Amino acid sequence: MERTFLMIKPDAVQRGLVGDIIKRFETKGFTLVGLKLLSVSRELAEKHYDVHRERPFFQGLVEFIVSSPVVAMVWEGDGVIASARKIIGATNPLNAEPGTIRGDYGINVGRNLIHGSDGPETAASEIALWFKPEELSNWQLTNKAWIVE
Ligand code: D4T
Repeated sequence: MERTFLMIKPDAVQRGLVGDIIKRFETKGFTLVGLKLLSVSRELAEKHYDVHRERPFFQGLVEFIVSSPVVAMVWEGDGVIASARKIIGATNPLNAEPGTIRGDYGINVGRNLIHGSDGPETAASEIALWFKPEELSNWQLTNKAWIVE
């Protein structure tokens, strides 16, 4: 079953948006299989954003991620990687459609509320980076037959 890694960033945690954000993935029908609030080390933040190491915004991005706790999550379901990206919206919140998380709550690319894996390989490596296997629960929604035929 497909899984993705999502991280509610410090701005969304500070603004009290954790419940609203989690609710969007729950009500869509996806299954939460991992969840933790943590203060991110510089080492973890730099590893997570390693692909952006040479970009001008890298240092500021790392400072932002370590500045206050984040909520790390793993969600499961058919098509969850691409669907979560749609629910999140475009990287720049000013370009994100209303109804998406970034479209509803953000105006600045450096405060864009949430991260979501952008493909299957990234999802697998990010889940392994952020979670130990025993921190993930393998379980079935009891109402699954009412969500997926
Ligand atoms: P993430 O990775 O956080 O889900 O965001 P996206 O996948 O939508 O966008 P990204 O990888 O291109 O950017 C990663 C992260 O860097 C911040 N950022 C980005 C920034 O602060 N300034 C910038 O100019 C860009 C392009 C926002 C998201």
